[in-house]
This record gives sequence, C-alpha cells and structure tokens, in this order.
Amino acid sequence: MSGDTEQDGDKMSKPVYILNGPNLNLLGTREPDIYGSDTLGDIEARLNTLAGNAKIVFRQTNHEGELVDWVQEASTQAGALIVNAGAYTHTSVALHDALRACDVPIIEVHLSNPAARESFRKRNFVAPVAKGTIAGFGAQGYELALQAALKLIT
Ligand code: CA2
Repeated sequence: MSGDTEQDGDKMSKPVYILNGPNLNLLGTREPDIYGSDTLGDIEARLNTLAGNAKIVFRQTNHEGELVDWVQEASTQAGALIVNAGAYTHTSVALHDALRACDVPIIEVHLSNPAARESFRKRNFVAPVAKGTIAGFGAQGYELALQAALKLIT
C-alpha cells in the first residue's frame, strides 16, 4: 500500500497471537450454560477461517509462567495480541506486568461477562493494559476480537 512505512508492512505480516489461560482446555465438556458448547478447537477452526490470508497463533496453557513467556514472545513476534487469561485475569500481577511491557495492541476477551458474576471476578489485572475488552458474547467474542485485531494491523 503506498504511504505505508516499512514498520507498518512488518506489523501487517505478523500473526495475531490468541492466548488462552487455565481450564479453557475444558471448554465444551461442562458448564455449557456459562461457557457454551464449543470446544477451544472449534473456536480455533472458526478463527482460522475468519483470518483468511492473515496468520494466527492460537495457544492454551494452564501455567501462569508459560502465559507470561508467550506474552513476551508476542511482544516481538505478533502484530496484535488477543488474550483470554481465564482466572489469571483476576489474580496475576505477573501477567499484568508482562502485558504492560508488551509492545503490540492487546484485546481482552471473555466468554462470560465476569462483571455480572461473583464479586471475586470483578478485580481485573488485564483490562487496564488492554486496548479494549469483549465479554459476555460466548465464542463469538473471539471472532469479534479477531475482527478488531485485523482492523488494527491492516
Ligand atoms: O468467561 C471467560 O472467558 C473467563 O475467562 C473464563 C474463566 C473464568 O475464570 C473467568 O472469570 C472468565 C474460566 C475458564 C474455565 O473454563 C471452563 C470451561 C468449561 C468447564 C470448566 C471450565
């Protein structure tokens, strides 16, 4: 595209990282009333279709340090970062610090709406360092987040 800087070109060729935190590997197996009946694999497949020519890197971990490592990796390797940190959203200063140091736009996503649930879910260490949050729309929230991320980097 004429007028784009070399830096913009670089950003556009980088993948969107989509990082998922603890217990999200259980999606589709229980609590469908809260989290829906799609598995994480179903969501990943839909995002790959939606991404078209853009690349996505889709991962899940149950380990806080691994999530921190991946956020640090995203800072240099990704064009944008989508994160559903699961319960670490409400507990992890380490994740907050990693996201704060991350040089790419961050979009927070949640299947449920934590603000409408138990009071311990109201504390949030991710939202203050995210560009925006999509919550309460189930698996569709990931698609909305990817649309937003692609618009940010193209
Ligand atoms: O709504 C979300 O996406 C959450 O990030 C999900 C987390 C929860 O701790 C957050 O407050 C909100 C929980 C993920 C656990 O997912 C399960 C899925 C199926 C069965 C059991 C757990």
